[in-house]
Amino acid sequence: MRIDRVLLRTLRLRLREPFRTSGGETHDRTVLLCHLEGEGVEGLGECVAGEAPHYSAETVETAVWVLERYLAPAVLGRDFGRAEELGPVLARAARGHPMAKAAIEMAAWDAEARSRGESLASLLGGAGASVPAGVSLGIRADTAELLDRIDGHVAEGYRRIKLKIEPGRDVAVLDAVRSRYPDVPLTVDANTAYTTDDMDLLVGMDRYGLEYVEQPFGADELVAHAALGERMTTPVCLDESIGSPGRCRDALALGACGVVNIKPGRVGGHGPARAIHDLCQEAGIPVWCGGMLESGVGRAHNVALASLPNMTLPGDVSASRRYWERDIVVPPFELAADGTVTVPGGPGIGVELDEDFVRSIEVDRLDLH
Ligand code: OSB
Ligand code: MG
Repeated sequence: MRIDRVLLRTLRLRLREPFRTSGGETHDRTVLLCHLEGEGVEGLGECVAGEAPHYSAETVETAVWVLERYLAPAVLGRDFGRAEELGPVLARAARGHPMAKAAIEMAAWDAEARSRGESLASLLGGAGASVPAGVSLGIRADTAELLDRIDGHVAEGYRRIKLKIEPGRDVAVLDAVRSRYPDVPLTVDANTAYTTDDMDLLVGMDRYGLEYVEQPFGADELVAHAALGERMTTPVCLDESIGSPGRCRDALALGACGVVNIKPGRVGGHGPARAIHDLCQEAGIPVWCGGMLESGVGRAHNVALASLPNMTLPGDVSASRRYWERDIVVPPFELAADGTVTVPGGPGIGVELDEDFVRSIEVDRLDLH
């Protein structure tokens, strides 16, 4: 496929309720869609960068800037046999900016799958018609309110509950949740909020029977995570630390994690995400697909990736209604009674944009050709 057009559309989509992590709070999601077109083929991707540089250095604005100046020019007018060939071209065009690169790279995977009349899940090597879903809950000042939310999500059938934590909002919250739900599959995610001074507190979380503790320390701190893993029986899960297949190899060599959260946006797209999946599989490390409060477009990509064979743990691939009053795709994603989300079987990502709604919430567009 020769890429003739890169269309970037910025949308503003309000979350049903604000989502707070140890890094900051999100009320409205700025959704950046990336359409690729060429030779009668189309592909659609979503950039998962945040509104503010709280999860990583990237933001929607840095993504638009690098896409316009460096990434789109590197792929426009070029012919690609396979979506996998974009990764090296984008790597030469700019250092870093994995979320911006992933928006183009993932759109190319959708385009390739559509042009073959195949689902993206099948093109990626996925199997299985559905994937187990968990739900990630933001930090709340009011524990009673959090317990209410958990009640609702457990009743809906979610397969595990993930709690965002930070120093001061951790063990007391876990005490409250565990006394109400002694057995529910439970995890915590610190988004790098702790330091090695907090080792004893973290090791003490073994008493809650968590599935894993996600990213307690800084993204660069592989050795500290390995040391924590030595002291805890609960597995350490890495998210922010795993920026590339190479970094994943290092983490595995150091014994820094027992579980890995794979987000295609964080690592530059489906190609590197799949490489990380395979490295972990060879090492006997289970993985799951994380989320970045995506609209239905990014969600469709994540659900396809989550169908790979070593994605054995429930992912943050929750139903559309957990985030939005109205999603931008049809059909929206729903949670089945058994706590799974169906992997779309149609060509490419297998969902279509609700174009009227998208137009009504579009705040900017950039047409590059
Ligand atoms: O660390 O997994 C994370 C949302 C924004 C930024 C980082 C994270 C998250 C989530 C939400 O946990 C997962 C979801 O999309 O449901
Ligand atoms: Mg995380």
